[in-house]
Amino acid sequence: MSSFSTTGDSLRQIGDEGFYVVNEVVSKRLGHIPIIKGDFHLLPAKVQRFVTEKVELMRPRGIYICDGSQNEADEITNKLIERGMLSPLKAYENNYICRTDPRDVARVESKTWMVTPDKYQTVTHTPEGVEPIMAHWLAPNDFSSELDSRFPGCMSGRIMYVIGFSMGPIGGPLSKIGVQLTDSNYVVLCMRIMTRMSPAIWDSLGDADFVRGIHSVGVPRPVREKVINHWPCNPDRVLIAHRPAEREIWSFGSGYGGNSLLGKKCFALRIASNIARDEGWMAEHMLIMGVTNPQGHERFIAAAFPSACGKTNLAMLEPTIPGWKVRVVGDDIAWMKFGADGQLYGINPENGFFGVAPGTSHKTNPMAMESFQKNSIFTNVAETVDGEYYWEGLEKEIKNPKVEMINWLGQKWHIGDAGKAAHPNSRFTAPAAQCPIIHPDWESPKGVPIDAIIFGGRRPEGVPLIFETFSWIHGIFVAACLKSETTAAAEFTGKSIMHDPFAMRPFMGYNFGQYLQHWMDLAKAPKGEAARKVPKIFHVNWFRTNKEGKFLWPGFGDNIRVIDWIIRRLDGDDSHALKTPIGYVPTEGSINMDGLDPVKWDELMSVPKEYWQEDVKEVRKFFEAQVGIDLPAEIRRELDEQEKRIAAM
Ligand code: TSX
Ligand code: MN
Repeated sequence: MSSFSTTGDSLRQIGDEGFYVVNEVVSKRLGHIPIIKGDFHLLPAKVQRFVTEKVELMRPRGIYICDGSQNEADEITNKLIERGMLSPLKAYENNYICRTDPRDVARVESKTWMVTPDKYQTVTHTPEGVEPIMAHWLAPNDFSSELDSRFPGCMSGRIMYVIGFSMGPIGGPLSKIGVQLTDSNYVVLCMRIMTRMSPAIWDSLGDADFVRGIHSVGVPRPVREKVINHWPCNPDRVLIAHRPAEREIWSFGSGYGGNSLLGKKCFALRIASNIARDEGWMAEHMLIMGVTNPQGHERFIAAAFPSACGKTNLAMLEPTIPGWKVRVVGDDIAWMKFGADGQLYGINPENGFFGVAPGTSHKTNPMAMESFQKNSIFTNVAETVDGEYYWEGLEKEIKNPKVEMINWLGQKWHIGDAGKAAHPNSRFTAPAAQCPIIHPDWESPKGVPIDAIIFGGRRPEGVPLIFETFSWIHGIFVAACLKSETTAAAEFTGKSIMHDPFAMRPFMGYNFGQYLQHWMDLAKAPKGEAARKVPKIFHVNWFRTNKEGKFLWPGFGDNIRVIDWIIRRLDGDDSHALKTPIGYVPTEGSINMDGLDPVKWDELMSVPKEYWQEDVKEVRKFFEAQVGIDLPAEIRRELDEQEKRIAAM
């Protein structure tokens, strides 16, 4: 295979995983490290240097250079099945299920850090005793010692996989390349679904730099503790650290989701938002959808929601009014850049959907269901004896409600038994191309033209179904105030409304004040470019309730009625909006309610003075505590003006 230092032992089997040595990397520093698959010499020199350095640090017993092919996925899948880490879901084609160590089930925000020389590159200036909620800062020296106490030798006895991948269509002007090193084969299989993993990326790299991801489950061999569910992890020592200046991500101790699939939150949001600021574009926690009206005219909309608001459901919405069509470009992340023509264009940097399984059903999201009938991986869901997946929300769709299952904890379980079938954060990992309503232009390298941005949250009280902001800058203010109801942490009971500015709180890659300034600066075109057509910014709330706690809006497919209103506003229809202190709301009758049970319009659309007087006070406190002197003066002025408008109601 390779002309490079084949040592004659190319059929020597190593380890207990049945891999064969193909050739070896020989360097003075490394001695002989077997290459199990791939050709080291075909990697660009700078990638070779990166791999060599990290091999020296982490000391794997072999290197596996991934090519992203089906054969490779089959080989790894079969090995994982043999070892019991993965099992086929027999009711489908090429679907697999995996259970994690129950201690490794979610992103770990408290152990996720940005490493910058100056603290205030990462966090805002908060008053004494106030912990910043957006981004955690780790000093470079502290990072060094954390690194030194984890990574040296951390892959010993394990295979190191080299994953070259593109975020965005390979070679596209908005796309970026990353290389992730990992000792988790599960991560390899998921990265193959979620990113574009192919040797073609090496050709497209050229002189460009790449984002470096270093990931280890943190369990060198021989293992000292029993590995649970064949899922090695090191929960006590989890660390996810980003070095934005170096475009580098270090992740240790977890194999789960955003902790380990480094292309997603770590790269495409935290690191990319830094690159985006430097290069004049935006990396946002947004879906992108194409919406075609009955006249056949299509508009593209980006939308940001905090978790548990149904972003994936909205991205794949099935309209309930005839003649409308929605097609999904992306369900989680948008990279957007203004063209020289002044239009904003957006791409979905991802290649798959990593969605929360519970709550997903043919009723709530039929198109997501269709997307994962084959070639998908399910993590921490339940499995029936018939080889089907199961989770909370499928009660009414399961063929045999009495069927025996194995729940996410590996125990026998039936509907009605105590406990849960699936972990609340259990996931499907499915190729985006398998979605029946994936947009034909979803891989367009230049992106799709974005004409509107929606922000939204779970707001049981006070916030109308929809309002349009007054201007780009007022829209930025509204996004900075974004809040959502969350089920509070386990030690509390009940629910609370939490701030989640731009739905980016867990993913903010740098000082939030500078982030706001960057958004403001984007409205100004550089010399020689056309004036920028900034998208209109809207705020939606599908979750307003009446006094009995019942939802006032049917949501789901009926949300097309709200999008219809938004699109008519984009088309310049001025007659259907009423000015309120917080923005324009629809006039009664301007939202198509055909075929809908009557809704309580006033309750749904009202802007109660007392509520918003309280809200503006609370927002001022939030800005003082969490943004402080980093708050751009223009945003402070928006707050002042909104306060005056509310007072004058
Ligand atoms: O995803 C949701 N969307 C967006 C859909 C395009 N959800 C689920 C949120 C959890 C992830 C919603 N839940 C939405 C919504 O618009 N609205 C609601 C609240 C709601 C729930 C149930 C009903 C009505 C509203 N009605 C019945 O169950 C009959
Ligand atoms: Mn997300």
